Amino acid sequence: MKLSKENFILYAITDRSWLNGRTLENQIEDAIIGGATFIQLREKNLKYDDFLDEAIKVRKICNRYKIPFVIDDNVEIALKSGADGVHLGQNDMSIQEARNILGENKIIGATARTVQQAINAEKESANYIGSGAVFNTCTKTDTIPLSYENLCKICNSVSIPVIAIGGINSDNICLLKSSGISGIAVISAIFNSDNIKESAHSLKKITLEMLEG
Ligand code: 3NM
Repeated sequence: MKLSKENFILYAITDRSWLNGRTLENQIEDAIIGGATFIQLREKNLKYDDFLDEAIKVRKICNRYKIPFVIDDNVEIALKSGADGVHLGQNDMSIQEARNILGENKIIGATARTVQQAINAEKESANYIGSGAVFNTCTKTDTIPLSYENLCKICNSVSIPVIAIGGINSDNICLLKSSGISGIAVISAIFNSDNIKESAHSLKKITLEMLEG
C-alpha cells in the first residue's frame, strides 16, 4: 500500500477496554468516519483465532474506507488477515525479519525512543516511526517519557514520517507544534469517548491546525 502524508495525521490505536456494549468494529468505523486516517489493531489478550477473526473483520472495514491498517506486534496475524502491515516495538520481531516475511509492499511501523533507534529503523526499511511517550498516559503502564527536544531530534534524524504517541488529547496537541511530526497516535482520546465520531473529528481538526500552524 502506498502511503501519503495525510495517512499519518490521526493514527488511531484500538483498545477494547471501553466497548460499553458495542463491538470494536463498530467503534473503529465511527473513528474512521470521524476522521481517523490510519488504524492499528492492538490486542494484548485475545486468543490466536479470535485475534485473527477480529483482524479480518477490521481489515474489511479499513479496506472499504481505504484506510491503512496494521497489526500491533504480530506479523503472522498481519499476513494471514491480509492487513496492510505491522507495527513493531523495540522488543518485537526485528524489522528486517518482518520485512522478509511480509515483502516490500507491506507497511512496517517501528517504535523509536532515541535518535539511534530511529536511524536504525529507517535503515532497516521501516515506513514510519512512532515516538513517545510525549505526555503522561494511563493507557500503557511501562512508558518512558520523551521530551519535546528529543522528539524534535528524532524527527530531524530521519526522512520517514514520525508520529507522536502517549497521553495526547485535544488540550495538549498544540504543545507538539513545530516538532516535525507528521501526526499523532492516540488510544484513549478516541476510544475512551462517549462520542467516538465527534472526538476523532475534533482531534483531526486540531491536529491539522497544529501541523499547518
Ligand atoms: N505506546 P493514549 S504510549 C501504546 O510511549 C502506547 O510507546 C506508547 O495511549 C509509547 O493515547 C501508548 O491513551 C499508549 O495515551 C497511548
